[in-house]
Formats: sequence, structure tokens, C-alpha cells
Amino acid sequence: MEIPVDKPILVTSALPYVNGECHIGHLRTYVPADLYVRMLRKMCYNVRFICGSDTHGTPIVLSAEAQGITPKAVVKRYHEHFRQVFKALNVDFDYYGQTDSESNHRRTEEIVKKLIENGYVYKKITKQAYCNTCGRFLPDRYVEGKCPYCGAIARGDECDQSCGKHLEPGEIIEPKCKICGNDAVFKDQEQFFFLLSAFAEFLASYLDTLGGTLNARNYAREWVKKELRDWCITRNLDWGVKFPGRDDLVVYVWVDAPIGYISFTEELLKGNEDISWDRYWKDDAAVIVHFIGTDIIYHHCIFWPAMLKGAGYSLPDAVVASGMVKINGETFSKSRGNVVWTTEFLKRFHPDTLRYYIISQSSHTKELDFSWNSFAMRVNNELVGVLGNLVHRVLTFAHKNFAMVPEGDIEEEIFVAISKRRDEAIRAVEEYEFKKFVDAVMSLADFGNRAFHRQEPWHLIKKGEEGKARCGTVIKDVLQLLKAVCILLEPVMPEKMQEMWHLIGMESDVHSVKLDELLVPIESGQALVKPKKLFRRIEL
Ligand code: B3M
Ligand code: ZN
Repeated sequence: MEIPVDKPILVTSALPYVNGECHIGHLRTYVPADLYVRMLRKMCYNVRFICGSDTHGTPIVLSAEAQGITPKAVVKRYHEHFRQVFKALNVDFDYYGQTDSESNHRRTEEIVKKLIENGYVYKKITKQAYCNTCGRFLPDRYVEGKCPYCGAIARGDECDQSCGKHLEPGEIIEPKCKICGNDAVFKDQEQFFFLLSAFAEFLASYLDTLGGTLNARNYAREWVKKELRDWCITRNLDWGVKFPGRDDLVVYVWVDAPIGYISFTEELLKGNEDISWDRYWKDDAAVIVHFIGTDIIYHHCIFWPAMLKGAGYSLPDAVVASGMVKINGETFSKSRGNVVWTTEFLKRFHPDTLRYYIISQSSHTKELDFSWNSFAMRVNNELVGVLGNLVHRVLTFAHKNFAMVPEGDIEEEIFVAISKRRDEAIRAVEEYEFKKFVDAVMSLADFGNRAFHRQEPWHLIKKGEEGKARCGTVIKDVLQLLKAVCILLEPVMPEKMQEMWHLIGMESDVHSVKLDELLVPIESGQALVKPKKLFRRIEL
């Protein structure tokens, strides 16, 4: 999606449930979103990037029960954990909140009341799973059974292993209690419903204007075409945001979680005199882009816009949905031990290598099949083999023979090559094709490699004064290419590119450098230090 440069942009990343540690499957949404934001900033957009912990619902309560601690304690522990992981990976949110904040409680109440006032909420007696042994209701993940659509084993609110459909309370077949394993029964209970069915026409036309990736739009369209059933938006739980006027019910976690996007904007902009949260969420004055995983398209493309529309808020402009991560061809599973923990990973490898891998391994909307082998190949062949080698060879040679950026004019063909890759990179980012983005930049490194070898500077340097001058021009050309590669790869590997930036004699901060620097000739006379290797080979 092309965005007018004067419009503020709000980029959000799906809120992780803070019920356990971060695994690399989580990163498929955060790392590309961070790249996207960094690149937009290089393109001079005014961007705000927010996220936060999803603290409510049965994922949290079940984790608390299993650990014998309170939900609050679970949230505290893993909220801190996620913050640290994002910091380590340089996923640089402007604000990272959490949905149990006071302002999120307030905003959720306000929106639910608005929906009630506007006639979009009604009461109904429904069947809820109940465990006679445990003597309690079994909302969402407290119950397991068979999916009524595909027959696979499913959770109470979602067919998570197979067809991915959202399940309403009472829909699951052969329900069993997750706590004690016994058969559950269905009991009548009064709950509140959101009149989603009233939004079918609105959603059909909204989806035609929605930006983002096609997988999100298409999946949502199928749903709207079929049938939109009303959503049960209350649960029998203590932990969560109370449903207005009812002490025994909280709102379903999928009500207060996305509202977190609004509350976090509010919390971020509190006290800001230039712009306030309602410019983003009330006046339609900004562009809102949600980064999510394909498993929560339904929630973001159907439920969420309907809720916003019903309560009189601005609508998201784009939903970007990343494919799921598998490990050696199998789905992630904590219980089966098929999981790679992010902190374990980072103990052994540089965060930028993981960022690079996630972005370059497969196109954003496709599944990413993680294997140690493919990780090592990417690092060894591309980061060490192509980029690291080029930088090292050129800089070793330049340092030895010149000790600074040599004099000379940069060939026109160098700027042509840079402009071409820059345009490809911009297009790729606008199309959310982050793999294409990296490929375009890496091909510029490749071009640099060829330019260096074709002109054999090691021969030129031996041919007297004139040879040395020509050699200097060759080196300067290649340094200009390295400068461009460095700027364009900063959104992918922020730390490594800052290191490389210094290696080519630049003193500024590459993070804040804009794209127009690409065509600014590198300055002669900048001192070059003896280069260190940027990347290390990975032994399997
Ligand atoms: N907490 C995580 C998930 O279902 C969920 C996202 C909320 S985004 C508002 O993947
Ligand atoms: Zn039970």
C-alpha cells in the first residue's frame, strides 16, 4: 500500500499472550513489523509502533493454575520476559503496554457500553461447558473436544491444530475438562452477544478497501460470504475486564485485547501536545496497519472492524498476516517439545542473524519451516559468504593501501545500480514482500563483489601513481555500494549495520539515516580502521 507521506502511520504488532516464554514462532510477526517501521522511517514517514502484552483470558488463567500462582504474577513475569526479548532483538516499539492497564479497562468499558447503547449487544441463554467434577464452568481453553467443522481435536474457542476456525461457546463436540480430564456437560447460562450478523454488508465493502496482504482479505471474505454468526462476548471468569453491570462476568479476551491498540496509543501520546490518540482512532486522520499471524485473521478482519464501526471508531487501513512457523516440517508444540526458545537461541547466535533468517527464509505470507540446517546455510552462504566477505576483502585492501576513503568521482553506473535496488526495495516493502526486499539489497552486495573483482584493484595498485589513482576510484565506488547496502540493510540487521557503518568510516547513527543518503557520495578522507569480521560461520 502506498501511503501519502504527510499522513501519520500507526503500526501495531499482535499482542502476545504472556502465559509463557517467547519462542521463535512469535517472531514471525514482530521482526517484519519492525523492519517495516524502520524502512518507513527511512522513507521519512511519521510512524508510531506499538504493541503490548495480552494479559487476560484462559491462556493466562490456565498458566497461573498450572504454576500455582495468580494470573497477575504470571503476567508480571512474562510481560518482563517479552520486553527483554524484544529489546535483545531490537524490535523497537515506541510503546509496549499491557491490557490489564487502567486505561484499557476504561476504554473497554466505554466501547462495550457504546455497543450496548447502539443496540449491538443482546442477552441470551446459551449452553456453556461445565465440569461436574470440578464444579465450574469451562470457558475457552478450559475445554477440549472435537471441532464441529473438521472433526480435529480443538480448544473451546478455536480449532487451533487443524481448520483454524473460531468456535463459539457450546459448539465444541464431546467436550472434556482440561483440568481433570472428565467429560463435561453443557449447562444453560445467561451470556451477552455481539450482533456481528448486522455487519455483513458493511464488512463486505470494507474488505474491498482494506490494504495489507491478500491472504487476510481473502480469508475474511470467505467468512462474510458464508454466514456471520453473533459472538458471545462474555465469559464466566474472575480475571479480565468486568462486563458493565455484571460482577460475575468478564468480557471475552478478544474484546479487550484489540482495544489495547487504542489504549496503548492513548498511553503513548498522553501529554503530547502535537497529536492525541483520537487523531488515530476517531478522526480517521492516520493510517492504521496491523501486523498479525494468519491464525488471527478472523479476529482482526471481521470481529475487530465490526466492533470499531459499531462503537464509532476509525477503521484499520491494512492487515498484514504472516504465515505460521513450523519446525522441521512440524507444527510448534510446547507439550511435544517441538519448540525453539528465543532466549536459548540468543545465547548462541547474534540477534541479527535470526532477524535476517526470519525475513529472508520465506515470503511473508507463506509458512516458514525452521531448521538448524537452513539457518546455518543462510548465515554461512549469504551473511558470511557474500556480505561479510565482500566487506572484509574491500576494507582490508582499502585500509592497507589508503587507510581512508580514497579521492575520486563515483561512476554514474554505481548510482544507477543503487537507485534501481532502492526502488525495488521500496516496492517490496509497500507490497509487504520482505524477502524480496532483502533479495534486492543482497543483489546490490553481489554487484559490488563483481565490480571489485572485475577491475582487479590489486593489479592497479602496483601500476604507479596513475594506477593507484584508478585503484582509488574503484575502491570508492565499492565503498559507495557498501554504504548503500548498509543503509538498506539496517532495518533487517540494525546492530550489525551500525558496526559496518563505522567500518566504512561513517560516524553518524545509521538508524536515523534516511534514504536520500543513498545517493550522497561517500566522503573522501574518512579514516578506515582495520576491519573486524562482521559475521561468524556456524558449524552444524
Ligand atoms: N494474544 C495472540 C494470538 O492469538 C493474541 C493476539 C491478540 S492481538 C489483539 O496469537
Ligand atoms: Zn474437571
